[in-house]
Amino acid sequence: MQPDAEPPRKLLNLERGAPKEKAVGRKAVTNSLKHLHGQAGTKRSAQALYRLNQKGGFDCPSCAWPDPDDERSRFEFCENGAKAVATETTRKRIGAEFFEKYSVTELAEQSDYWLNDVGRLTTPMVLEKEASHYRPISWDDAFSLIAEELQSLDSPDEAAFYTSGRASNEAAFLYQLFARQFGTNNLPDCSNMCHESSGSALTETIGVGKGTVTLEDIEKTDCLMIFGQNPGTNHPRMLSSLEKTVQNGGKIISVNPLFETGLKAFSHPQKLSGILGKATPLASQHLPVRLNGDLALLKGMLKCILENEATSPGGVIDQKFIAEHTCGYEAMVDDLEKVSWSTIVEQSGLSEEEIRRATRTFTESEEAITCWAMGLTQHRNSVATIREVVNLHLITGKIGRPRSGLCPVRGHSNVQGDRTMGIWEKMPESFLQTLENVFDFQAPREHGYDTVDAIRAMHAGQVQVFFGLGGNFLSASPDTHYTAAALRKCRLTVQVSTKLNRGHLVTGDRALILPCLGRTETDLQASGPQFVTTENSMGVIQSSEGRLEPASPDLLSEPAIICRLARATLGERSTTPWESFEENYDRIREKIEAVVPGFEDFNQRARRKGGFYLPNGVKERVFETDSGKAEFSINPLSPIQLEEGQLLLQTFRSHDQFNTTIYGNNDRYRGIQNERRIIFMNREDMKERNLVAEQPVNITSHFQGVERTAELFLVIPYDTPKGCAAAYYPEANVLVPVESAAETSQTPTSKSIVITVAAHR
Ligand SMILES: Nc1nc2c(c(=O)[nH]1)N[C@H]1C(S)=C(S)[C@@H](COP(=O)(O)OP(=O)(O)OC[C@H]3O[C@@H](n4cnc5c(=O)[nH]c(N)nc54)[C@H](O)[C@@H]3O)O[C@H]1N2
Ligand SMILES: Nc1nc2c(c(=O)[nH]1)N[C@H]1C(S)=C(S)[C@@H](COP(=O)(O)OP(=O)(O)OC[C@H]3O[C@@H](n4cnc5c(=O)[nH]c(N)nc54)[C@H](O)[C@@H]3O)O[C@H]1N2
Ligand SMILES: [Mo]
Repeated sequence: MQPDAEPPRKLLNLERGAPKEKAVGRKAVTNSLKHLHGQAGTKRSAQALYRLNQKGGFDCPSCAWPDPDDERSRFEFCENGAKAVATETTRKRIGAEFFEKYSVTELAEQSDYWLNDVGRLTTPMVLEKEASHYRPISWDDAFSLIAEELQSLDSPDEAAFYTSGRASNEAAFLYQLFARQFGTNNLPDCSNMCHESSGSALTETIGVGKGTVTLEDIEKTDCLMIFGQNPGTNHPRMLSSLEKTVQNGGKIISVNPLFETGLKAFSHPQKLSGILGKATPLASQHLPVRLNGDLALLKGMLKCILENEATSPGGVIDQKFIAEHTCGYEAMVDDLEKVSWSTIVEQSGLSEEEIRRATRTFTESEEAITCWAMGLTQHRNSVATIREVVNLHLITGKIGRPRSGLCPVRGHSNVQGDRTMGIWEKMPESFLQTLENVFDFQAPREHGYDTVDAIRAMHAGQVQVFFGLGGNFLSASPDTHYTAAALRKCRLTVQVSTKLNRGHLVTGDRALILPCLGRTETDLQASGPQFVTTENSMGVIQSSEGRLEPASPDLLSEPAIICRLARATLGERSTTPWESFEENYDRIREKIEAVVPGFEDFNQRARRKGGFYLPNGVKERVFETDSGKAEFSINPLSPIQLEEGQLLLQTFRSHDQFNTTIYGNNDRYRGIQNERRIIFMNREDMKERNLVAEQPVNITSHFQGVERTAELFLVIPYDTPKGCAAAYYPEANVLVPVESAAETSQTPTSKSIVITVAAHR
């Protein structure tokens, strides 16, 4: 029997309360400490927390929200950062005996929570062809095995090298260098499933695929629009910034099908007011947009702006900025005239009045920032929607000056840095040329596979070796069973990991688990203890150095693993001093400085407390697009047509998970305890289907005539627009069709899946 690729279809024991009206407060602090002490023990957890996000400490392995540039509190962490640290610093260990005890099939019967909870991986393991159990293997044998498989491929393009966004800059730089010296650009990464749509839209329109603001800008702006993001859960440290924005007089507008608790009000856990239970109201307006209705809303806002200009010229449109710095304005305006208010209202699910009110707040503010996350990026027309966000900021000139601009809020703590280091299947020619010159080799030019293409290529037998630097490719990817079949067709699958996950159980003919150091741990190499660097969501490069004793003496650091892999695989073919890189990471940073713009005096500046900002021309209104100007764009509405009985489903995160790592089975802010197999539905939609609260249902997705079913979910009535439902990722990933991906960015459409719901029998 093959190990199941899906989490077990079993219900827990749901307890349900009302969604919470304010975020954080004392409960969050007690929760985080309880979690951490429980896993790591009091001493180890105190040691870890003391250095979390401090200057000269280690970078939180959770999200990419930045740290303050100036003074930092002793507690620069949040409940969910504490959970991420607890999960890594746990005292529990799994070694050879564990894998002897459980077969792979038995492990696959366990929940994702259980798999993560068993503890840290301690020693390299191999799963031989047809074997039922993993067994230990030495590091040398593991590297020889991988090298042999890689060398036996007909073409280097038969290998794919995946990266999850926790890899440090140093590890990422070496990894892409190795892949390219091996001869392929097949560097799919988690970003393909995450902010790829933001990167595509921003690069096209403003010339840089990153955000343009700082933390201070956020805290001091007059208007902050937050689209498709749940900061209370996924970027909890953002809440203290949002509180400052409000206290400084700024207004927050929430655009989301759900009014998430973290956008309602915040009770600061480290301030007296918060401890006393007082909360600062956050969003002054909430726009309950329909799933994927944002483009229509943005068109409505732009229409209001044009109307306003007609009645009082020079009022809100920044003609000077438009003339000096942009192109394509007239065409954009002409196109907008074709869109009617009735279409806007119908597609956005919002009233004209609500849209007008939000527009007034935005335009009457001197400065404004728009933040967004997965609610905008994971739809078929995501790139179009984000380009429309850019239009809104260009027409009002609210970009490239203090307190105004664009802020795609990144997910993984170093996902942005990994891209800067060259983890991308289509790095530009300038990067490849410099890389070749610095390392004296010929880099491949043909674009590689992104995540979706890699899955397809494995499925078609065109990729034989899959290597994952972190992450959980199986469970994070769309179409779980299709992806499982793809992985099973490989000759070898390799995962560099800290914790066990389902991806280790659905494998190629042979599989390896290579256990690595986590961020909290001392990384001791021949020249002494090493630090690494990361880049946060706002382009700040900072050092990160762990000080805890490693979970096992047998762990290697990610850079060491890549250096040894490169030596074993490339041998004489590579003139790169891999061994010396492993000994001393300063030597890696010297090379990063030579290849990547913006890293001058890297070793020196990396040691500076608080790090340094990478240059970003947009902040000075320099737009490095083809035209040399910021580009307005035309983004036609193309709504998803639902048939009778169908709903649109988004898949999102609970409060107790980090992507596929499940810390617990609660979703406190949404009032859910002890269950993950949940579908949140509008009450009328339930009534129409004769469904009652907590009724078990099956969900079926419909795409190009193909149906996929996820079984046994409990219906929860919830305040979500009619026609829009929500379920947790990764349980619902079986429903996401691999072919259903965003135009241009090819991000899986995890936030707009066409479904029907029927009673479970
Ligand atoms: N604790 C914790 N922190 C994390 C993560 C985690 O799993 N746990 N993951 C990290 C990663 S990799 C990422 S990318 C980020 C993710 O951070 P988020 O983007 O906040 O993650 P999601 O849970 O997917 O939430 C999506 C939000 O968008 C809304 N939404 C869905 N569809 C639409 C839409 O069509 N329009 C609008 N306007 N809103 C919509 C949903 O209701 C929800 O509030 O968080 C990072 N930080
Ligand atoms: N349906 C649906 N699917 C989605 C999404 C969604 O919203 N809905 N979101 C997408 C997004 S935004 C993202 S970013 C992807 C995430 O995709 P991934 O990044 O691939 O997944 P994670 O769950 O973050 O990876 C967790 C694993 O990373 C390993 N790990 C943890 N720390 C380290 C470390 O320091 N080093 C190494 N080598 N390994 C480590 C552990 O073994 C852990 O099990 O999922 C995507 N998939
Ligand atoms: Mo992400």
